[in-house]
Amino acid sequence: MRVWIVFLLCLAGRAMAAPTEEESVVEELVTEDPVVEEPELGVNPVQVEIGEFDEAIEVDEDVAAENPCLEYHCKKGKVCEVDESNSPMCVCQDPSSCAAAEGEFEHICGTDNKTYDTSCHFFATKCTLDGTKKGHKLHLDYIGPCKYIEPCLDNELGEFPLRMRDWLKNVLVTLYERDEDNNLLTEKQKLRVQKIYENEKRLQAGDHSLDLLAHDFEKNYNMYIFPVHWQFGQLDQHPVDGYLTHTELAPLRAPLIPMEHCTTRFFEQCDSDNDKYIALEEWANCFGIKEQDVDKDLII
Ligand SMILES: [Ca+2]
Ligand SMILES: [Ca+2]
Repeated sequence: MRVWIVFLLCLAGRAMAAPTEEESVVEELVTEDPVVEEPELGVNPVQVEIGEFDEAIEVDEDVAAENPCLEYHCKKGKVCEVDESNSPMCVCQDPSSCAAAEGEFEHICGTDNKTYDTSCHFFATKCTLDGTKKGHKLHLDYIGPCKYIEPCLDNELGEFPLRMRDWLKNVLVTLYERDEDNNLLTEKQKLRVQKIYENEKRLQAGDHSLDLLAHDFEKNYNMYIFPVHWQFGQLDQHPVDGYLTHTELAPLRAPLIPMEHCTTRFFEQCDSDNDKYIALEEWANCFGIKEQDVDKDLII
């Protein structure tokens, strides 16, 4: 299996618009910056084909005098209208007013196992269900049309973190290599990644067998500690509190599900205390990081 990665996924921290609602949002993953070419990182679990999943900022104080809606932003699924007193307000968007999808990659599979034409259709539909039980339970499940996802077997579940860890490390190294012009990493992050990058024992990106990945994790365990923390920090943004909500995890999870059938099960079992949040300790444990190496100060 050879999968191409758009590593913009991992720039999520940089690109995320501030979402205002806990549920239903995959944050914006694609900035308007020129897109960096896709690096080939070998066998990796992630491919990202992201459209626009940004949650617009709910309210902008700067309301234009003439058309109060001009500068008034509504979150995804809502549009601005003025009331009798010419004050702007957000109302649910009519799904039929959404532009049609330009391709399958814009489709969204909801947790109701229904394919929505675009994220606009999805969020508009969800908005119309606000306040209902059905609406409360409806989330964006993954990107692409709904399809049969085979059950994840126990032995397959164990393979998932092997590929994921390797991928995270490779993404960081690639970001480091390209950092000169792009400022993709902070100075502190660069120092951390430099150590990995310059380590000659580092397993180069490639199409590695699971045995080799497992062996490398054992042998070069230290190289994996930072990448696992880094990804957590990229996702833990709204709010930055050491816990990942379903929504915060979505930028990683939603593009992954159609390609890695163990994604859902993996992240479900990550939440070992079943409180619906993935704490840093739970996250690190999922990726095989030892308890004594979990360090919130590594999220820099
Ligand atoms: Ca959080
Ligand atoms: Ca938990």
